Amino acid sequence: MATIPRNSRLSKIKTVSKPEQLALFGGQPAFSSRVHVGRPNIGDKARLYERLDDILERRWLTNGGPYVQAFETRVREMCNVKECVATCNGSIALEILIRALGMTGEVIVPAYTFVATAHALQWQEIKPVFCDVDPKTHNLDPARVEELITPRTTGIIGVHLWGNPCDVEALEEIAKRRGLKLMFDAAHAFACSHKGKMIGGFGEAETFSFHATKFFNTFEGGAIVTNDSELAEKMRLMRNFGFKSKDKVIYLGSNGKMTEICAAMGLTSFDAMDDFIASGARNYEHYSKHIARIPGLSVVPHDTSEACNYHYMVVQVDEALAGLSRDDLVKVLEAENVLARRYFYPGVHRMEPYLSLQPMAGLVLPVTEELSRTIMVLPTGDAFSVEEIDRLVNVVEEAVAHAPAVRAELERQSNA
Ligand code: T4K
Repeated sequence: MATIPRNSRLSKIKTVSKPEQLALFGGQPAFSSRVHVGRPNIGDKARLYERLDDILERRWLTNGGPYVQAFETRVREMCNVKECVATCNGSIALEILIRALGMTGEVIVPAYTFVATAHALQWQEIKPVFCDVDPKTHNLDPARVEELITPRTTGIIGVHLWGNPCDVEALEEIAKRRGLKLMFDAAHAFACSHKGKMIGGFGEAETFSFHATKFFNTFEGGAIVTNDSELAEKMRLMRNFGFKSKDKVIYLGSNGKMTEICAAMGLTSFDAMDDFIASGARNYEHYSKHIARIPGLSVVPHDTSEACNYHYMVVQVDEALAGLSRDDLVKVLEAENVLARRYFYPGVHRMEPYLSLQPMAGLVLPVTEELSRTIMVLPTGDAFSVEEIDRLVNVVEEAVAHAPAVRAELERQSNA
């Protein structure tokens, strides 16, 4: 069992057992400083400093240096794929792959995702066609995908949301039958598997994000992985302005390169990856066990028989049973210094420029609308202990037990 981290944020209050002890009513907050979702996992700092020192000594800071090459090899090996193209972030990875696949016109994407998935298309003047998701998996619903295909459709982008794999086989079948390109935004799914096969090897290619807030980070970073070596070669050129050789540019390209320092962080994250996953799994089990006793709250499950990174701790709130809405609970937690996140509120289709360009999109997205209203993401990661989870769950349990009083107080505060 984990011990409380050295810099514990637990305040000195005992268990909350009366509503007036909740910070919402003026009680002492459960946490003495802010607790974030997405607090970075940090590996062995000494090892990172050694690597940084080596990079500085070599005076080779970017442009495909030895650390990036070593990082790409590790990713390739882990995903069991032929090719890895490391990038400066997950957004550029998406943009490069979309362009390299020749997607144009319309591409089908879930509306329930981080906005970057749609932006990567719109940025290249490709229309994201928003598709609804399955209420259980939160991933593209293949039956809805089929309905949205038009003569302008050139591709499908599945997102393995929360690290839970899409219905890959159904999407592959549709893409093949309708002659569409299929790629996956696997930003959440590094080190996860589907039917025993690592995410990374599905569709034409898949992209990862290694942003600071991901369970495995390179500060900023991303990668495209594929078994198609010709596609990979094209993307390597696109990542580096289209340079085939010195003075010879053969493609429209950008600057999507990962730096040596980011790759050094990535190698350091690899060293600690098993520990990151173990603490995520421990927290997932602990949260799941204790949240189960709160009426109206349910944990969005991971398939623990597959490889899983346990990065996101996702909870759905049924207001009718809990007596409080997701937004009420987020406010209760904020008062306690816990910044739970409403990912992915309000749905990409309700963000600009999509709201203006496609104002009616929500009409065919009932599940997306429901999830954006009811899902909250809670803190986890190697710096969040089971004692802290107990404190957080205790606060939520008390709030739900005294839902009418909490509701009245929230109402009073919003009218004040
Ligand atoms: N596709 C999908 C499905 C994605 O989820 C993402 C990114 C992408 C594509 C694009 O990949 P990248 O281009 O980002 O590599 C965060 C991340 O910035 C974003 O990477 C991530 N998805 C998204 C789900 O979450 P925000 O707007 O929530 O970030 P922010 O600044 O509010 O940070 C989140 C929390 O983390 C905060 O509570 C503060 C905390 N934090 C953040 C940073 C940067 C820390 O404690 N330390 C830190 O260093 O988007």
